[in-house]
Amino acid sequence: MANQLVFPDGFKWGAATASYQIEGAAHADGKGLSIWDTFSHTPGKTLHGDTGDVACDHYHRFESDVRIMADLGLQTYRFSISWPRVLPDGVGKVNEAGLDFYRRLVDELLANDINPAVTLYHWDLPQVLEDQGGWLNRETSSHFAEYARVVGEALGDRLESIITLNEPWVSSFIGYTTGHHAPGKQDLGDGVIAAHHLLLGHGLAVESLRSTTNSCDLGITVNLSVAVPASTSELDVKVASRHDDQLDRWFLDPILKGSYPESLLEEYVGIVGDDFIHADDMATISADIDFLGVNYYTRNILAARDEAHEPWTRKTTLSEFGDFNDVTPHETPRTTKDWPIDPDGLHDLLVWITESYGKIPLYVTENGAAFIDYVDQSGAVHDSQRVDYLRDHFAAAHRALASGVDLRGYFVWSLFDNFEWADGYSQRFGLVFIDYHTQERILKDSARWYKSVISANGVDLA
Ligand code: IFM
Repeated sequence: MANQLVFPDGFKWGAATASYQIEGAAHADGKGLSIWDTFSHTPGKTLHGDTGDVACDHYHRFESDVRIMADLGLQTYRFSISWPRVLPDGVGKVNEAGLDFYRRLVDELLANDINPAVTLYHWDLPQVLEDQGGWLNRETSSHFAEYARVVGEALGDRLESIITLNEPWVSSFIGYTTGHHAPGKQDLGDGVIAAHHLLLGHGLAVESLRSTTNSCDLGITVNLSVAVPASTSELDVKVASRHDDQLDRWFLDPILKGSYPESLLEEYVGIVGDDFIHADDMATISADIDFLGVNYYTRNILAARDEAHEPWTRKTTLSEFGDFNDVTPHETPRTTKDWPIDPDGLHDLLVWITESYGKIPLYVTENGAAFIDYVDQSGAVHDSQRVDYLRDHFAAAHRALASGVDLRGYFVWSLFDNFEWADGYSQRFGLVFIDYHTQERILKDSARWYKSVISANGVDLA
């Protein structure tokens, strides 16, 4: 059919979530505190003081939640493990009750023919490790590898894949430089060091997982976006490229090439020195991986900062990392996160990764959008904007396949509405609406539409 985009046989359709965003049960069964428990309970850090104490109460409702996944026909489900639920002290004694939760979740998924894809670190560092310096402390990388081994031994043979880290750019530069996320530090040099130790932790975890499990694929997930320069002027082109160095190459180069991008390295070493990079680190970080996970939401048009316009030009979080501002036109449709909607950006990104780093197997491990969703009088959630967003991004992924990208699967963010970090519960990303008062789950129109995409292994553009 001319209007049907069919995906390759074996293409995997899934949805993603993260522990702190959905589990709740913040103190259940011996769980230790994470930096997000601390941060969200610190006045002024999250919108309305929202916390993940209860969230979607998934910890107590996982069986019925898996039934929802099965009803949608999900082939794979990406979730993260809470490190302090498994190791309340960050290291040492395993909390078997916490690990059992994930054993039961994996059992339930497999019983429903859903392949589990596990993320080891989606930002909820044990608070005890933060008290010892967190990701600024090199030992945290080794502790992370030890935690990876515990999970690998317990679950590895039943998982489809293990993703070591989710979005190390966010954990480092938003957690340690802008301070918008836990642990809320505000220093550029701290962000640089935290990023290095996260990457080192990734490499060490890959090593320890290779020796504990040989049946599941190993990878890492990074949040990426290739900026569009506002003009062909040398300055605009330069700041857009500098943006890509900071967001993309700072992580992809070490992982896939074993080095940091030269010019930014020089700049950062000028700030923090180079002691934090030890002799074998780059070899460790560039350990072979089986796939790269890509999280894509938006792309920005960037212009060099112009002092005359500076007070009035739109800044983004990214503006804190370079001399640029976002000049995406006002009329560009945006999500409620204020992120410009740009499906072509996904196509261009996937092609750019393949051209720059070779034909590595890729998964879109997150893509989705927050909009204003509500339950109407008939009990339905008509989220046509999300259907449009996903359709356009799936079509962009299909074009990337046609351009030669080795894209293996796609995880929608998110299965459920959930705790959106500093934005609390104000941003609804889910295919499934959560009534936070009753914990009722209501399938949005996008969930039913996604079910039809999965069952056809294709997207109807009509
Ligand atoms: O909710 C987050 C997720 O935890 C990580 N990637 C981006 C999502 C939307 O902001």
